This record gives sequence, structure tokens and C-alpha cells, in this order.
Amino acid sequence: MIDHQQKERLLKVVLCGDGASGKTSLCLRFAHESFNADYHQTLGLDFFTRRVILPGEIGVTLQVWDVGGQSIASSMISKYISGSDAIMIVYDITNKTSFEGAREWTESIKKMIKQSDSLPALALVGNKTDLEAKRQVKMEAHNRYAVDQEMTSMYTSARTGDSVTILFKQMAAQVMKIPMAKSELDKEVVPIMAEATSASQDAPKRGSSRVAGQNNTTVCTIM
Ligand SMILES: Nc1nc2c(ncn2[C@@H]2O[C@H](COP(=O)(O)OP(=O)(O)O)[C@@H](O)[C@H]2O)c(=O)[nH]1
Ligand SMILES: [Mg+2]
Repeated sequence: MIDHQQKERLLKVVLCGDGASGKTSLCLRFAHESFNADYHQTLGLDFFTRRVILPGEIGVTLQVWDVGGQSIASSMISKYISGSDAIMIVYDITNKTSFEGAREWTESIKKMIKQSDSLPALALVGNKTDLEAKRQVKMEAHNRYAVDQEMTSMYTSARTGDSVTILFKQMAAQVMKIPMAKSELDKEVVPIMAEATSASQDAPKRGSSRVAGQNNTTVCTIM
């Protein structure tokens, strides 16, 4: 007999990448459906949790670790990523240096996880797609790197929410080895109108309203 409680899993997801690429914003968007245009550097380690439902009515709680301003060289990084089910390496598509940073993060994380028994799923996340006009990182470069490194490839905007929930769901499904149908993926995508500049801090225009997700969220900070 299948015990329904066995269907519940807690997954540890860690976000890494250069400062100001949008890690905290992605966490806030995912956990709270909110966005803050001001930049506050994350000092310690923040945790966000949210429960998602995957195909087959499988509930999964994601515990998301935002490692904040830790540099790649920090000895804490290997501790933070230890036991993770998924690691997202985030860069800002309008900042070439942050993409170079993402490559460095990927290389050093791969070295760290080499010895571990179960390898976490890795994602390369190009964030700030609402600023398409300011893009500095070519999609081909992103796609080629993701394929080379066998990473799931995703483009997001924490500002508009575009592809944020699906990023986390997709990673959860990958870890749980649950296939996500294209229709499932399409449901989550928020059609947005591309913006010409970032000058306006007003919310960008959306093509449709977003269906609210589960609000089972908590945040805590460890300094
Ligand atoms: N336009 C735009 N700005 C973003 C996006 N994500 C983050 N930001 C802004 O970029 C800055 C850095 O974001 P933050 O989440 O603090 O980056 P972190 O240092 O990687 O945690 C903040 O001013 C955010 O408001 C995005 O998708 N689009
Ligand atoms: Mg941060």
C-alpha cells in the first residue's frame, strides 16, 4: 500500500552566483511573489521555503538557501552546498562579468561535489530577462555552456516573475525524476512585454495575470 506521507519530500536547493545577479530577488519572488528594486546585499545566509505540487499530485517542500555575499573562495560554500539536491548558479544577463562568475562558480562547485555520493542537479540561470535591451551575454554562449556542463538551462526575471516558479518546479521534478510535460511548463510562463530600458521602476506590463501559487512560505536568516 502506498503511504501518502511518503510522497512528501523536503529538497535542499542552494543559489550561488556573483553579488547583484538576483539570487535574493529570485528567492523572494518564488517564496513571496514579491520584488524589491533596491539592492540590499545579503549578509548571512537566508532560507526560504515553499511547497510546490508536481505532476501526480506529489507535494514537495523546497528549502531554498540564499548564500548571500559569500565569495567562491569562502570555505563556507562547500558546507552550504553539502547535501543539496539542486544548485542554481545565477548570473545577470546584462552583466558579462557575472556570466564569467557563473562559469567560475560552476567549476569550483563541481570540484566540491565530485566526492559526494549523490550529485545535485545543476541549473544555469540567466536572470533579469526583463532587461533584454541591455543584454550582454549571448544566448548561444549560455546555451553552449549549459549543454557542455550538463546543466539545466533557464532564463528568468525576478522582477516580472517570468519563469521563476517553473525554474524551481523543474529542478524539483528533475531531482524527483518526475517528467514535466510541456503543458505543465507552459502553464507557468508569464507572458511579458519586453522593456526597452530599466529606467522605470514601475512593474512591467504583462500579457496576462499570474495564477497565485501556494503560500506555504517561511523565511529565516542566520547571520
Ligand atoms: N530589472 C531587474 N532587476 C533585478 C532582477 N533581479 C534582481 N534585480 C535587481 O538587482 C539587484 C540585485 O538583486 P539581488 O537579488 O539583491 O541580488 P543578489 O546579490 O544576487 O542576491 C537589486 O536591485 C534587484 O532589485 C530582475 O529580474 N530584473
Ligand atoms: Mg542577496
